[in-house]
Amino acid sequence: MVSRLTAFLLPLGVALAQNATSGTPTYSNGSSTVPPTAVATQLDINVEDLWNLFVGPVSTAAVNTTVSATPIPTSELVPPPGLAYPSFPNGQQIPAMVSNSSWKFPSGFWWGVASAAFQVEGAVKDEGRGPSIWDVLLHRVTGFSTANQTGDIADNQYYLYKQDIARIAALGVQTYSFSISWSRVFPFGRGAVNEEALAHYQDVIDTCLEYGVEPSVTLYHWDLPLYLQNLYGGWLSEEIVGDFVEYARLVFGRYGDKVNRWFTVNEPIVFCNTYPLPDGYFRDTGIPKKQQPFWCGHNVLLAHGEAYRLGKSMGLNGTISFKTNGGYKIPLTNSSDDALATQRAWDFNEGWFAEPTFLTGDYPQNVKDYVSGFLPAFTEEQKTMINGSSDVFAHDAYTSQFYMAPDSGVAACVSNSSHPLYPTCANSTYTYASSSGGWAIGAAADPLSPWLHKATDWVPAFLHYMQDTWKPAGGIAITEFGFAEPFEALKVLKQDIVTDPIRSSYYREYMQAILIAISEGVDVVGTLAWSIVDNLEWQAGYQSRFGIQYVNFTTQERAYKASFFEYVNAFKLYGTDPVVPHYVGES
Ligand code: GBH
Repeated sequence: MVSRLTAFLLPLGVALAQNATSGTPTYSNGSSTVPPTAVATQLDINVEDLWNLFVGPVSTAAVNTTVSATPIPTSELVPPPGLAYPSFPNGQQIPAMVSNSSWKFPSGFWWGVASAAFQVEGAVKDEGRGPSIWDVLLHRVTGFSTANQTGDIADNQYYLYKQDIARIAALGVQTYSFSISWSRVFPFGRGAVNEEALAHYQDVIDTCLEYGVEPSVTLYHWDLPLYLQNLYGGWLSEEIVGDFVEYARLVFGRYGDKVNRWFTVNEPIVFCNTYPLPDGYFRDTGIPKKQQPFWCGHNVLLAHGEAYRLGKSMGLNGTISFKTNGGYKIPLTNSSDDALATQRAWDFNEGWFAEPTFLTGDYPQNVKDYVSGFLPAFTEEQKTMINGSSDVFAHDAYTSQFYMAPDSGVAACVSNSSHPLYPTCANSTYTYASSSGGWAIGAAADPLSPWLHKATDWVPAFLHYMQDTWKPAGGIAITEFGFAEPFEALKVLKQDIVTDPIRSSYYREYMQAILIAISEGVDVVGTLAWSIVDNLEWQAGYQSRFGIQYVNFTTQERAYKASFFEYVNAFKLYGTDPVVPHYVGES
């Protein structure tokens, strides 16, 4: 779709910056130092202009129409040896592979696999999609990504979704959680609606239902319509609240009767911290760089809160939740300064969004002390709107880390705004103290995901912490967890790739940890494994892989990894609701 919209304000300096192929932005007066806002004009632009001015040519896949599903060969549905089903080969004994009779996932526990639009869809310019900031970041910003890989084709799930849904249904997966691309639905983020995109997501949802898979939808997983960034600075402007709410209204209205679980925003701790965006490629709002994440957070809380209230007023049956993220935070030593630092780390990460949403409508005191210097305070009305605006505590909990005071101490950092760790003033490490041997907390993931170590032993404590701290009435859902098997992208043979030992043990032990927490009274209500398939791992490109299915990015062939069977096996062993595979063609 190419829809012509008129009278949108476009900073001309930005347009010229994007046209520069050298990587060094130049502006209309030839200087490389004038900020993009220095020259502005009115231009009439259409979607094609947006692509041409800001992104340039994109790659397209060989398959560019929707493909029907074919039955999954039963040979692909054989679990790896070493699981408790089917019966063990003769003579085989599996250490520790017994069922624990005190463990159970309660009836109604929901579980599935997750993805995000920009990471799997590809087809970035097809059927009227407008560009998002990520198209610019990966096409234009030199050095931004590890291997200059883009989302142009990714898993081509925009056309292959029927087969992807059939493949998860064949293993009995109960839920598919995906996100909608805002700039497909509204190519400019606001204004004209793209009906082709709406029809597409309608069919994704209907295909899930046809296969007995519950669709779960996230409205925003980082792919901000580029136009909104250049119009008013994206999440840095309160103008986004109205646009996000209109987007939510449209999507809730179209699919509200078919989706049981809605997520508004994915991990604002992460996407607010992508501000400031790289200089010279986007509109510069003039907001001081260090403050930008917090302006974003302010507007995210308002946009989420209003979308939540709107959804409730529209009578949506399903839950609507906010998605936070972060690892378990363990004080490195029992010093009081490490305890302070650990608390500040919680406050400036999870607490930043969880305390307003679940407890008070406002920030933790440590965050408030900082942001009150520049952010507008929430009004009483806003606090009431934000407080209680999430039905489930939806947390993406991959790992754990140790936290400790900065070398100079917490107090010295808090009173020194030029300290590199300011304002959080907490240091972190994934190794035990050298007095404890300096071991890593657990096995390292791929070097391109250096933040991630297997730390499943801490999951029961983490779940207790979430319940005790934020007291969610609707329980806790682990809405993403997963592991990048080290060096998986270097493996050559498919049988070696799909035999993924660390990821498999991660899933097995993570599920056991959840069962322990449930048996101790923590109200865990659901889990979503990240990810349904290997996909675009943002700046790390296709090199760091989180799929529980392998993808051959040349042929787009998929293959189940052993870890997928481990995950499903947890529900075969401990689920109250039976795991029934739905094979293609079965009624
Ligand atoms: C999830 O975030 C995302 O929702 C998903 O899109 C992504 O594919 C998945 O993780 C796997 O990464 O490199 O030190 O700057 C998980 C939380 C927050 C973890 C940002 C990585 C970067 C840390 N992520 N963090 S660092």
